[in-house]
Amino acid sequence: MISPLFDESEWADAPGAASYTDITAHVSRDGRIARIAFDRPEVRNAFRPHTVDELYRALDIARQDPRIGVVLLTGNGPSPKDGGWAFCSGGDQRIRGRDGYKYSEDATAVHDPARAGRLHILEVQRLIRFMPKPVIAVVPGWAAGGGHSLYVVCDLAIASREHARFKQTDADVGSFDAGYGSAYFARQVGQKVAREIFFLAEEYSAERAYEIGAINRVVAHEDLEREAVAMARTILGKSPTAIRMLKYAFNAVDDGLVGQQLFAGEATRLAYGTDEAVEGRDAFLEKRDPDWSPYPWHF
Ligand code: S0N
Repeated sequence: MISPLFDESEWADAPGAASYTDITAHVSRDGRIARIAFDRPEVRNAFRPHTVDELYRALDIARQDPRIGVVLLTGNGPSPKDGGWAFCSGGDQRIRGRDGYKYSEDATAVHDPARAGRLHILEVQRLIRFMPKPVIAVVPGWAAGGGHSLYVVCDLAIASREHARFKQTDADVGSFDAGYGSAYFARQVGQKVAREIFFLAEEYSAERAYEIGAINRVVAHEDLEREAVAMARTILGKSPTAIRMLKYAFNAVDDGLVGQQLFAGEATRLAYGTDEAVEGRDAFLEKRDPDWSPYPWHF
């Protein structure tokens, strides 16, 4: 069983799903929502490089599917060992070497230099951040370390009242997400609260996460995925262009020139749809001067 929260009648396998070992990937039966889940509940859904490879692939497939408007990122559970729930507990500490996380289970193994020092969960963070559709973190249990950073980078977050727990353990294990995980988190909850969460690494509850503005909703555990799907369906009722432009607008202020580039790319796409831009293209192809006279200098 994937998870008692997973409603089989809602989902079909996503493309490539059968090849995954560390995650599961589904698409809603109407093809409009993706559900991607960590599937290593016995280690609180910690990720190893292979997990990150699969996660990136599944997210990128969802990004490129024009029918999908919303992605749910979650963790399957509970753990068969002790019944514990997790969203994700970050990098798998058992395979962390001196130069990053290893593909081998043996932390001392000599490995392919081209694949050494893998810290590519940051590539996943950027994919979530930059994809032009909302990603919702659906948090059924622990969000710790790099898993904490992942819920931070998602556009929205919904958590289980009974089982969701949050803890930024980076400083406990000599790790530090010095990008979105910390600096963007401080934008969300304020500097003092963010520093406390990182410097003290104390556990906090879903209610506390809601109070500080780090998550959007706290719901009964058994309703978690149903509520997440309902949120997704509300978003799917909106204009795709408006949602895309809004996501990039929210991002732009913190993303520097990359943020501006993404917003500008969408603006250009919109401009290409105007008669004015069509006139520019046609004039070039017809080797004549463009006639801009129908297009006023708006004020
Ligand atoms: C999540 C915690 C708080 C849960 O505690 P609880 O409920 O008491 O369960 P445990 O008994 O501790 O755990 C159950 C079993 O799961 C194993 N386990 C849990 N987490 C991990 C993990 N991260 N790696 C490997 N195994 C894990 C336990 O060992 C236990 O196994 P058994 O039953 O065999 O004893 C608690 O588990 C906890 O604190 N976990 C560790 C959290 C943590 O410190 N994570 C790493 C933090 N750092 C990162 O994630 C860095 C990675 C990252 O995102 C990053 C950042 C910047 C740049 C690059 C990267 C990158 O890595 O790519």
